[in-house]
Amino acid sequence: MKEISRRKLILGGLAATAGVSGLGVAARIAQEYGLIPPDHGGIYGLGETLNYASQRLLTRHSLAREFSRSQISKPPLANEIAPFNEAYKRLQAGGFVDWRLTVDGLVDRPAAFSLAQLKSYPSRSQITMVQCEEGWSYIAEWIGVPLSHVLDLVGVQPHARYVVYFSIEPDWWESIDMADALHPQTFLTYGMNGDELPAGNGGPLRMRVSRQLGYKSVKFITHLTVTDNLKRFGKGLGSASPEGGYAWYAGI
Ligand SMILES: Nc1nc2c(c(=O)[nH]1)N[C@H]1C(S)=C(S)[C@@H](COP(=O)(O)O)O[C@H]1N2
Ligand SMILES: [Mo]
Repeated sequence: MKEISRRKLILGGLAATAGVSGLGVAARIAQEYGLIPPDHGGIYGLGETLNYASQRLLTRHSLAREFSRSQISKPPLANEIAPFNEAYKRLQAGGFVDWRLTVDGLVDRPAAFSLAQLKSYPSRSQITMVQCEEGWSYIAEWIGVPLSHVLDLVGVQPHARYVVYFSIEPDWWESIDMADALHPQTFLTYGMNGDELPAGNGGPLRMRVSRQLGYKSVKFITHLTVTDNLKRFGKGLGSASPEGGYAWYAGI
């Protein structure tokens, strides 16, 4: 009850000030509640802040839509680009037995997980849509371990705010806040449509962030780090996407 009325109050404040006194005041309220996204400094900064802040307050606990098995898209799918770098090919040639997900940062027990280890944890699946910012989409069953399970294993420290994750493909890295990191539909996926996750769709390991656009679902994940400060990464905007002109927060 208390939580709901507090959210109502903040939202009311955001909406009213956006209408009456402009976005600047709304942004100040968002800041007061820690709802400023890392890419707020761009041209669309105020819009990004309002979008992120209002989404967080309204939909923090909501689920991305799930579909039925009959709605799974038939191949060929639109993107399906496999990485071509040498590091990937070497691991692929070895059947990915040497693939590791290293986890560090604000955690009590930094670790390196093999695929076999990740597969030994409780497996979950979801049938959700990957939506590209360019307009196309597809529906697939995603099989993996919830990111929250792995974060529990390493022991996330209380002041953690974001999870930053990196692909074996250079320049592909993203981050999400703890609300999305701990969300039940945020998975480290290793399977798709009842099978292994194909290389073209991010195998052997892909971050699946179902409440945001496709680009947040980074393929070929090898490393993730927990932080309270995104300024230290890249150009300090939170991920690769705002460096290329896309929003850090891409809620759908
Ligand atoms: N490593 C890596 N991850 C990536 C991409 C990529 O090119 N490389 N493309 C992103 C974009 S823009 C989208 S829309 C989805 C596409 O997913 P798909 O390849 O399974 O179709 O993957 C995302 N993750
Ligand atoms: Mo995309």
